[in-house]
Amino acid sequence: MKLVEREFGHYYGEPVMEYTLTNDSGMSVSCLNYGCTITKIIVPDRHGKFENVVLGFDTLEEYVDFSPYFGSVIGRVAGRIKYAAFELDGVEYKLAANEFPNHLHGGRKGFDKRIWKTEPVEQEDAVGIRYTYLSLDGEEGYPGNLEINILYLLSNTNELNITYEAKTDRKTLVNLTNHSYFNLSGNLKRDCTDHILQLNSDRFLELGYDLIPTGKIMESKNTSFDFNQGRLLKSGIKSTHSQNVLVGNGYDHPLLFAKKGENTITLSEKESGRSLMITTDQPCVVLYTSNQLSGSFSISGVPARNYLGVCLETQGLPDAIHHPNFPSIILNPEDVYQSTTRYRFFANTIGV
Ligand code: FUC
Repeated sequence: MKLVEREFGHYYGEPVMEYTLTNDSGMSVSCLNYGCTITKIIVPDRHGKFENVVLGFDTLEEYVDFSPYFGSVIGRVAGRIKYAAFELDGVEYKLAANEFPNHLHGGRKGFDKRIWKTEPVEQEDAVGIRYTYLSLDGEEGYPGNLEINILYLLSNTNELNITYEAKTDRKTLVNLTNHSYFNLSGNLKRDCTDHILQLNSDRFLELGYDLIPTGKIMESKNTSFDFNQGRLLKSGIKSTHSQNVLVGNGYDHPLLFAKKGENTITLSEKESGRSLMITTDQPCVVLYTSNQLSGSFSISGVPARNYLGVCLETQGLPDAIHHPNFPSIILNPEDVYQSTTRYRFFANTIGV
């Protein structure tokens, strides 16, 4: 196991470092102290060829100028909060309306744009980075000083384990996730439309025109949202289902897991033979097929285009504070927010 560090750039005078964690079988994960951003995940395909399977930039300037949250941690609250406001114990809080009139992914300067304190973690069969950040009372409009502690740990079984912990001194909202865009073809050779997604979920949240849940819970059976038996992402990208069309032809939806506790999501790409198995304790995953990725920038030499990556954002339900029927994302001072998501990569060697 190995951990190397290099300077990646400067952000308002502060050095931005990139840490590369490498395990004994050669898999590596690179990440920054800026936004806990995962810049690269390098894993073998069915022939043992090591390639990058996430979208990322080569320079900090590109992250600052163009990044649609590539690989970063999202907080305090992932997703959108309608009208950038909420009420807690009779007090109205106004948040940054960075997707006017709504709040998106923690605000103008969310956790993805903060410099985190880091500490190397070296264990017998794992290597990692511990991130800490103190989000002050009033930051982006949220109440309470929030202390966040995140651990990225890479094991010898090709598993990246992300553990989140947060404590507050006043009642506040917390819903954290990682916003990596996966592309298992390796080095962006193909897009995500031929990736197959499997998870046990029978329901998803209906979205309004502003991409915020309406509150209505939809049944997935016999629709492009049924992933129980595995489904090609392109079936939803090409679907005429009004919910697929609404989000720009694809998915940008919270899929609700069928059971409580731990759930598993499997993403695979046939040609490379690579698969990613995600295990989470969160109640939903927001599936986003990068329907709005096209733009005037390149991603490691590949011009940005829609469907180049797929985000699987394990988290609590978006805009939960406005829906009493959604599980609460309120954190009380006497409690600790805790959540874990594990990402295990493997390659299918059948057919070699
Ligand atoms: C995802 C989506 C959004 C947005 C953003 C970049 O989480 O839910 O619609 O486009 O990321």
